[in-house]
Amino acid sequence: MDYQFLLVTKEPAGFAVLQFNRPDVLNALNMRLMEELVDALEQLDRDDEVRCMILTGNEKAFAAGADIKEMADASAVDMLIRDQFARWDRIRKIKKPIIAAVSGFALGGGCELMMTCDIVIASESAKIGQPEINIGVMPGAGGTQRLTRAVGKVKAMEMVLTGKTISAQEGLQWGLVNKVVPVEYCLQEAKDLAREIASKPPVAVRLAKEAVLKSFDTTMEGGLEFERKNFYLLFASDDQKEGMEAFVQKRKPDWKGK
Ligand code: DAK
Repeated sequence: MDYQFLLVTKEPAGFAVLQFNRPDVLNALNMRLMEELVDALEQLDRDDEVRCMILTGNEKAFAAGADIKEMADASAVDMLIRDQFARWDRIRKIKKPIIAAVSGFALGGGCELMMTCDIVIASESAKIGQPEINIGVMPGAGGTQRLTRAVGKVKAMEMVLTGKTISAQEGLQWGLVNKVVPVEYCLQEAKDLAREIASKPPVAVRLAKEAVLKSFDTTMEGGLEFERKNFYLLFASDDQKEGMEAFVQKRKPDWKGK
């Protein structure tokens, strides 16, 4: 697939950067961009040279939401037939960690995409929000669910019902953001983190991500059982033997990803 709105760069340190490239419209997420994003993420998820992905935009915008102009005239049936949820569900199923490097606007679908990522590095310029209420709709790609789980009911209500945006610092205090850095360091910070994750044993990273995500849709008991099984499963990996042997022998482990 030739990408029109997405720039993909693979770095030798074992991670890839996916940059939204619709600067004229603040990286509004049209259907084509979403299709490209899902295609790229799925390919990278299968690529042994890549162990972590970074999603980013530019200094002005991570993404200012779904493309309003593309949705404005749609009927409910058009929306149903477009079935955009299917694409968002496929992002949710990506097995490798995804880091969001967010500067500028992360609004509506942009905020929802950010929250679908596993780790968020935000620059001081980030403006985060769910402003759909201002255009007569409401969040449609997880905004009422992921936001509420991250920040709690009353803050989610305030954001969703007023459409107000919050700063990166508020995002940090509220648990939406891992770290806030000056805008010029945002991508570098995400890359440093990606490099670190890429240096870890890939099977353990994959099963650990899967177990953390499981906590969102299961009971504590079900989640603990799931965690335990993934933990046992890692004892079938060469990397578990290597990691523990290396510890005992006081040397650096050499991960095989098996
Ligand atoms: N869609 C389309 N174009 C957009 C856009 C958007 N979301 N946001 C900005 N643009 C365009 C503007 O129209 C303008 O284009 P031109 O007029 O130059 O052609 C250009 O980007 C620059 O924007 P502004 O001139 O407005 O720039 P300002 O700095 O003055 O304002 C702003 C920046 C971010 C405050 C403002 O642009 C704004 O309010 N944008 C809309 C933000 C918004 O309401 N976002 C939520 C959209 S609804 C779903 C999945 C996801 C979704 C729904 C369903 N399924 C899975 C079913 C998500 C829905 C949404 O995100």
